[in-house]
Amino acid sequence: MSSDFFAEVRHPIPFGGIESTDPLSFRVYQPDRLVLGKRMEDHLRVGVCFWHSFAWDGRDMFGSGTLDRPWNAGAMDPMDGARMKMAAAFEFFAKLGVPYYCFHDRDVAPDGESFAEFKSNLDALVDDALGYQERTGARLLWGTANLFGHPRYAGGAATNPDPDVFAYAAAQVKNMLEVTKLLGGTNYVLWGGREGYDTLLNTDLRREGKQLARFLHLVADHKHKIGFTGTLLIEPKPMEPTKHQYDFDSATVHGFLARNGLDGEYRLNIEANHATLAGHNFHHEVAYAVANGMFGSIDANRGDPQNGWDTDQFPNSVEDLVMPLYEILRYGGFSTGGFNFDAKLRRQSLHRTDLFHAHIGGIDTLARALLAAADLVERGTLAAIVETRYAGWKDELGTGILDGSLTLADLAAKVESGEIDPQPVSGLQELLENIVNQAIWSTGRSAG
Ligand code: XLS
Ligand code: NI
Ligand code: NI
Repeated sequence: MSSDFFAEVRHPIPFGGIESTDPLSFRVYQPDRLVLGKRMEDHLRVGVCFWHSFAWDGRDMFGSGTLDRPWNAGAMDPMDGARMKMAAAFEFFAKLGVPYYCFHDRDVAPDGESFAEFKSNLDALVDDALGYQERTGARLLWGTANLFGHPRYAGGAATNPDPDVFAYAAAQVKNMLEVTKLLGGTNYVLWGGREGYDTLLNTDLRREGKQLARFLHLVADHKHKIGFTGTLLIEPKPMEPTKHQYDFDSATVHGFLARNGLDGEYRLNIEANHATLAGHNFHHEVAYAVANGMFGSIDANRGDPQNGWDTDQFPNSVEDLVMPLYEILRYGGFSTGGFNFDAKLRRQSLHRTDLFHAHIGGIDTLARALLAAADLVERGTLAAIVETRYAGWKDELGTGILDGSLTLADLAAKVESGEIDPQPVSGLQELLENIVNQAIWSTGRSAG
């Protein structure tokens, strides 16, 4: 089925340069532009997410859908609606010209009356998706299962007090893992959904932790069994929809995985806005993942500094993205991961082209931040300052402490004899902040 849902948009969105007056053009993003020897498209690996962009019609808890998504209007046969939605989605991916997309099982397939019916709906639509992938070149960044929308999951999926629900979630993930493999997905994501609690009064924390670990083991086992070679990703989030989500932040998830012998099996899918909700910033979450070998992929949406919830807005601040990108570049870039937006339009963004403006702006912002981050890597000033700051750890004393050859008493003796008498040194924070701003400002001049 071909689609002209976005008929006003030509194919594909062109690069117009920084001075372009065409709102439907990229100002900075040039897929083939080389940055540190690698194509921009290969650095950013941008993905569009199905759920907010196509499955969601703008409804919130105070009002019904506002967006023009005819397949959600209820009047259509569910499978016809699903097909129309998929056609519009692939039309959008192709016109935007990005390499990837991602989806939850329930985003594309109608629920049906039973699991078996849902499965056959999904199979039919996955077949269609294979055809679209072939024709448009769009690839699957990741698949995931929606284990939070249906009322059965109100008390969690893997952490539900009812093992029947655990089993149901297992069936859904097994199926979606296989679908992801079939579609050539490069990752599989588990976002905690309702794995958490609303009150401790009815919650057995220890038991739920064991259940979650078992679930993650089962998923990893099945991945190996079917020979899926993509990366399993966990997406931390501290709260919402539950009051407390178990996958609170990167460090919490890492600790949980390590305690349960799972840290070799999973990597992190870090969401900018979730970092903010956890009381960190995006840079922190990425830096933690990189420092601990847990970095996987990114959901790039931002929050609103005035709101303490997951507003899922498209990125539009270069400042917020430069340092996360710097960390990613120094890590060697993405392997299987990429940047998906996991972002939604505002409820008043009613034009079909608003979805293009949102993605174009987000992608240009990422591209612009990439140039600044690459500049920081090339200059090497930040890295050199950090290197110098820790230089002492390479000397005899530092290496002796770390390799265990010096005892507490040995160290005390050196201090008591006056051999060691440390002097405070500057942390150079303001200088470092200026270096980052300089990279943003100077790359701005040449970005056209
Ligand atoms: C919700 C999450 C969700 C995941 C995918 O806050 O961000 O959208 O990315 O299940
Ligand atoms: Ni997300
Ligand atoms: Ni989110």
